[in-house]
Formats: sequence, C-alpha cells, structure tokens
Amino acid sequence: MSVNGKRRLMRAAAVGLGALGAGELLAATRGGSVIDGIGRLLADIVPVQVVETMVARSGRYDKEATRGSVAVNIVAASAGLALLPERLRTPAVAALGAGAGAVALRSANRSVPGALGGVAAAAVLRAGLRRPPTGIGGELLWAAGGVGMLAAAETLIRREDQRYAERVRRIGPMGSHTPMAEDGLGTEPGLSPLITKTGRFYVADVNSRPPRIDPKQWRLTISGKVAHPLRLSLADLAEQAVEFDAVMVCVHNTPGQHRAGNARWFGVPLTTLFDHAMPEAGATRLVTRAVDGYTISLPMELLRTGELPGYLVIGMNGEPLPPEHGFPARVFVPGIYGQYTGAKWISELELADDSHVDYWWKRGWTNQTLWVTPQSRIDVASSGNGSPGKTTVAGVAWAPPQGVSGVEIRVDETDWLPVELGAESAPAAWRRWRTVVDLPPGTHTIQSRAIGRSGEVQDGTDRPSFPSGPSGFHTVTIII
Ligand SMILES: Nc1nc2c(c(=O)[nH]1)N[C@H]1C(S)=C(S)[C@@H](COP(=O)(O)O)O[C@H]1N2
Ligand SMILES: [Mo]
Repeated sequence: MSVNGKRRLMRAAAVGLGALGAGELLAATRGGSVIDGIGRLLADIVPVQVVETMVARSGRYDKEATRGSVAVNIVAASAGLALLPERLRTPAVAALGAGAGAVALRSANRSVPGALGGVAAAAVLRAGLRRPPTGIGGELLWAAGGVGMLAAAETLIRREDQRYAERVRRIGPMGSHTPMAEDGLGTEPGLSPLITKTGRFYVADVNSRPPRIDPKQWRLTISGKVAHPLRLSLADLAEQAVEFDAVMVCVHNTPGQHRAGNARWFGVPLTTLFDHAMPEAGATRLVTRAVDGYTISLPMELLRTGELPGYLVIGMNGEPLPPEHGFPARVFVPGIYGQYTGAKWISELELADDSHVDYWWKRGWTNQTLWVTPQSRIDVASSGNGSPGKTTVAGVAWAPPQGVSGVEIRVDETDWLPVELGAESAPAAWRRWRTVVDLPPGTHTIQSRAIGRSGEVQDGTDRPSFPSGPSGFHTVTIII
C-alpha cells in the first residue's frame, strides 16, 4: 500500500473512533449503548467453538473483552471505508448506521437510545469522511475526542448501573440474612468462605451488562399450558419464599476455576407456583424466559413432584438479587449447571410441550439437562509455618443436590487419602475440606477428588465443557 493509502486508512480510523465515541456518548446520555447491542449480537451468532475459546481465554473479564473487540472492529470497519471508491462510501456508511440501529432495536436489547447512537455515529462518520481532518493534528483530535467520549460514555453507563444497583438493594432484605453456621474448619488463609460474598460471585451470561428492570412495573407471569395463568409482583413472591443454601456452578467451570459460588438463596419453591397455576397434563417443559429473549427450559417430570426442588429465586445472601445475578427473579434448580438451571431476569414462566427449543440447543449444546458432577477445587497448598514439608491442603467440594460424602487428595499420583471435611450446611451447598500432609523436598503435584453421597466419584478424565459438561482433577504443583 502506498504511503498515501496508509494515511487514508489512518485518517478514516481516526474519524471512525471519533464517530463511535460520539454515538456511544449520545446513547449513554439516554441510558443505552451502541457497543453493548453489537456485543450481544456477537454472543448470539458467533459459532459455539468461538464462544468456547473466548470463555476459556477471557476469564472473568469476558464482557470487557467483548466490548473492547466490538469497538476495535468498528474502528477497523471505518478504516476499511477509506478503501472504497467515493461513490460507494455514502451507501456503505448508511448501511452501517442502519445496521447498528437495527441491532440496538433487536428484541434482545430494545434500546432506542442505542439505535439513536448508531445512526448518530454513522452521520458523524459520513461528515468526517467527507471533510477528513487535515494533518496529524486533525487526526489526533478526532482520535483523542473519540477515546475521550468513549471513556465518558463508559463512566456514565457505570454510574447509572451503580445507581440502579443501589435502588435494587434498597428494596429491602430478602431472607433472614442469618449469619452462617460455622463449619468447624475455622479460618484458613486462602480457603474459600462457606458463603461466597455476592460481589465475588462469578457472573456468566450473554449480555454485555445486566438489563435494568423497574420493580414497580415488573410482574412474573405464568402462562401457557396452565389452568390458572398468574401475574405476581415481587411482594407477592416474597411472601411465599424460603431460604436455602446451594452451590451454583457454570458448565464452564473446568478444574480449578472459580465459575462456581455458594450462596444463601431466597426463593419460592416451583411446586408452590405450580399449585396455584395448575399445569395441564400436556405441559412437559417449564420454559424460563428472560427479558432479553434468552430461554432455558426444564423437564417438568423432574420438577412437578418437588423430588428435585427448584425455586424462583428473588434473593441472594439476604438481599434482593443484584442486577448482574438476575434481579428481580431467576430460576435455580440446585444440581443442574447454570446454563441449564434457569434464566436470570425472568419475565415469564411458560408451561410448554416438547416442541420448545432453547437458546443453547440451537448452538450445538445438548438438549438433555446437564447435571453438576462431583467436583473439588484446591484453594490452598502451602508449606512452611516453621516445619518444612508440613503442607496444608484445603479447598471446596460439591456434589449437588445430594451432597458430598468424602474428599480425597493424592500426591504425585500415588494413593488417594481422605481429608477432614467441614460440616455440611445443606446437601446442595459446597463443603470445605482441609488436611495436612508431610512432603519431602522436591516438586510435587497434588490432586483432589470429591465423592458424592450417591456414590459417584469425581471423574479424572480431562474433558472440555462443550458439549456435555467438564471433567478432570484440579492439579496443583508445589515446590518444597
Ligand atoms: N437470562 C439469562 N440467564 C442466564 C444466563 C444468560 O446468559 N441469560 N446464563 C446462564 C449461565 S450459563 C449461568 S452459569 C448462570 C450464571 O449465573 P450468575 O451470573 O448469577 O453466576 O446464569 C444462567 N442464566
Ligand atoms: Mo454458565
């Protein structure tokens, strides 16, 4: 490419950055975002192998990574416009603007401000390409302006999200918030607490940011194949809720990961809702539908009797569900992976037949309910404390809903040794464990495995999450 060609590209990229910043800031002042809508579109359409790679690589910053790559790609696309002949630029920019607008208005987002921002960005882009900045100074001004406006937009959105989260919290206590019983293991530096603090609880979903829902307007509807359709407010639900402890586990929780958390939840047993709504005989699936169009469905034969307790959850650790964890309500059946257990941000529970197709099924995931298998994580493997070789090994293990009956560790792939277990707060909750082993100097590997009360022993075969759930042992290396 000629020097001139490169300059044209750079100039168009600078203009693109400025235009994106302007559009995003406009959207943000009205409570929307251009970037978030496109991020969600990507989550909805990229091949599942790409999702898997992204999840594996991005850790807990997947949402930031998605937003960043959306912004970079928009700027790259703007630069690409410089390569088009002049007569095609206007239609191309118009198409970009219309596309961004349409994406914002998709049912997953329904964001008029996002659409406005997209169209505004296209208008600024067109103007900037018509009268491109002259000289490096002009380009820098566009680029710096773009970055500044993007930063301002991000600040605005975060501030509004925080305000919303605060409003949600002030709705008042949800549950007794009784202090957790001790499990007898006391405190061990590095060992996960019995209850995961809400702010440290993993967040996994297809959205860039949690949808904001007005609790005064919100009603849970129960519809479809029921004799008595219901419409319930948050206050109606709170009257019928009970508290329970349980671990929630993402299907992407490969060994050693922190995509699992143990909380004290507050929710209405699904059987109570069924007693009121009276599902018809042909109702074989409970479809949990979220405001963002996401659905997860569950087999009614599992839920109807209450043998497998499921809940419409409205509280977490004594407070309303925070926005990122599904305010105002989510469905949770302990023992089923997060991706199969029920949607956050519920708008509707629909009793349906087997013709229903879930969000993830269309993407290649199994349509069978995925059960959490016994898993354990090593949180602590530390030696020293005055006596070399004496090594404390501790962690958490779960096998919901029946519970953990034992945890074992092995050093350098020798024999499995049982460890001390903390008391069980509830079978569906996680259980902490600890032991001390004497290790000779050198490098050692330590592995742990959980044994479920049903007799199932954690499977050590390394298997990825997709398509039917992960397995393998968490392995930690320690040097004495
Ligand atoms: N509406 C909606 N609900 C959802 C999801 C989602 O993307 N959208 N993700 C599911 C997945 S994959 C998991 S692991 C859990 C995560 O819940 P958490 O973010 O509160 O930990 O929510 C589930 N519910
Ligand atoms: Mo998940």
